[in-house]
Amino acid sequence: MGKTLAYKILQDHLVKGDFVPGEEITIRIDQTLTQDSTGTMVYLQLEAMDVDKVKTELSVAYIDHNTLQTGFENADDHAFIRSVAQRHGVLFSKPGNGICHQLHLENYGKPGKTLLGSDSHTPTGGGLGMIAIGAGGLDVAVAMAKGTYSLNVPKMVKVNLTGKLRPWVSAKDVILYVLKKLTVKGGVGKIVEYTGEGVKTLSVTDRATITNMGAELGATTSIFPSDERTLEYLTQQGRAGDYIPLEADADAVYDEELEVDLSSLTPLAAMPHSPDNVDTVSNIGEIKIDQVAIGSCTNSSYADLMKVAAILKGKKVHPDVSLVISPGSSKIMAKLASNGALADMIVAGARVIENACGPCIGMGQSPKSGAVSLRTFNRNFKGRSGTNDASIYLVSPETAAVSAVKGVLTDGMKCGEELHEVLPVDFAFNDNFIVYPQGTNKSNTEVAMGPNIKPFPRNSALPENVEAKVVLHAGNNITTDDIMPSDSRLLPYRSNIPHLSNYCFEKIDSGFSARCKEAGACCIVGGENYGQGSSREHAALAPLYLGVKFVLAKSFARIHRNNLINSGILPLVFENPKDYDDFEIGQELVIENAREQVKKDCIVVKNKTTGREIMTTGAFSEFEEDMILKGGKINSIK
Ligand code: MIC
Ligand code: SF4
Repeated sequence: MGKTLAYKILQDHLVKGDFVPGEEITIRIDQTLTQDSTGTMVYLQLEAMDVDKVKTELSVAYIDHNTLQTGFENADDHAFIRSVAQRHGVLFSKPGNGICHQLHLENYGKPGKTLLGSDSHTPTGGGLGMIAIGAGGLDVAVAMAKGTYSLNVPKMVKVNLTGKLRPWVSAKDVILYVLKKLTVKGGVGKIVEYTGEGVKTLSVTDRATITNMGAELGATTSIFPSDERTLEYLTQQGRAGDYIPLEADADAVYDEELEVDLSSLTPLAAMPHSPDNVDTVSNIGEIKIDQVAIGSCTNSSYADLMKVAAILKGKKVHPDVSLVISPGSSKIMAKLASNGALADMIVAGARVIENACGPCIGMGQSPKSGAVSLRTFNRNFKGRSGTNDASIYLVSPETAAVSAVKGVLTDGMKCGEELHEVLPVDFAFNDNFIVYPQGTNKSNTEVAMGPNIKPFPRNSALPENVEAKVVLHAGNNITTDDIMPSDSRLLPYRSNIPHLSNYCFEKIDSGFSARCKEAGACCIVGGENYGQGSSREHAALAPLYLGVKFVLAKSFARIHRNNLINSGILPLVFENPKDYDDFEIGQELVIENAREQVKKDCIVVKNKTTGREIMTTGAFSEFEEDMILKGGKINSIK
């Protein structure tokens, strides 16, 4: 029986376990990446593990999220990360270099390698034929310390691409189409592998747009083969030597299949407030827009921005629209500056800002009250722009640019203008933004601890009986942005959990943290796909700090489930989803004989208020069980 490409790479890296879907395996991790908003926790945890040099082939610490330095906090975080990177042999990418995923693709990603990143969009690397997985910070810290990562063998989804995209339709429309078909929970526990004749019509940066937004499917990762287009990209980046050809066997067996005829796609948009709420731009119609934001790790490549510049050249941004552009990397910005494209954008009326995440994570550029904002980003969750009543539509760079000129959502295919393919160019090597660790040994650098950096909360061993009061009864698809909101006001406190925890669930229930503090020991009831979205372990650490002992839900998103277990909080799934309706805020629950029960298939949760017993499952692996019993991953490792 033939093998999928993903299975070939995973098996190549297998350290422990049987390679059976659903079973836990441990794999070797070749590379890690961190970014700054999750990175401070990662490096605090790495320090707590008391290791010397990292065990990976390459680890990079990027600064790209918290770059709006409105006080000392963010700059102190950067200095802290830089000092720990130096102590353990990690490359440090200075703020201004660009967005971690774009930079990693350009400079370090290699076909056939494994990459673990403390950011949910790490699968961007799948565009280069690598297994690139997003994880919680502690998992990445452990991967640096030990060179390994454990996961359940995912199922395989094949997306067979045929045909070729027409002008005005791009890679973003491909992934929006897949999201419409599979939904934001369609990829949980699965790897999405792209195959077929259509693959070669897509460049590596097109492929990276698609694998990047595979995170929105909830997938473990997404991957493309490594072929002549991969060689073309690596050659442009001066790294042809990193190329190896890789593909699935012709008779590889997949668990699910989806056909996508690229030639039949038209421009699409994800409507508020979910990336899978997708329709065609022409069906949505010419809605009036207030803001257009182009950039993010999904759509800030050279080719994307050259198309934008071509559309804007000689035109004027509509008087009612604010157009903001953030390039993905310093190399891309330099190229746009030297070939005149930057001038075309600026002359048209675009606001060009730093090479960073920026507006994608609400770090500035929040739209006005009640605004309609078109964004080339990957998430349009309510409130993520920094404005709670904004309507965010996710679109391709082409749709964004033409709409910015017209002032209304516009289908480029119908605008009567030609749009040509962007020709590939070579990029000059530039590592001026990189700080290399010098003569690494822990004693030659002090850890630079700013006053806002506080120790991360630690759990204790699981007691015999776990008592908890219900403090929240939440709906389906709760995001980690709902659990731990992030914007320019809160991001500076990513290294200060005691402060951050005051804002836990703030946007959907402002009484949450006060209720937790009053209850002392508490629990959360959630619906389907609880904890979807980002990898931020703050969405587990803040609840831990507030006394949350367990979460009962209909199902969990992968990274958040892991983050809860890493923190010693039990993620429990209702055996009968209807039991969800039985709970109310204020009820008192207990898991009796918890230490014995976590070893069993079924965990009984008693509702002391109603007298009912509810059956749940933890489905913990041996290692997860150990973490739960000992009160989290750090305790378990020690
Ligand atoms: C995001 O896009 O939501 C983030 C901000 O990049 C997060 C990481 C974080 O919350 O720091 C992610 O995707 O993991
Ligand atoms: Fe940054 Fe946005 Fe990408 Fe997250 S999704 S890494 S915030 S650009």
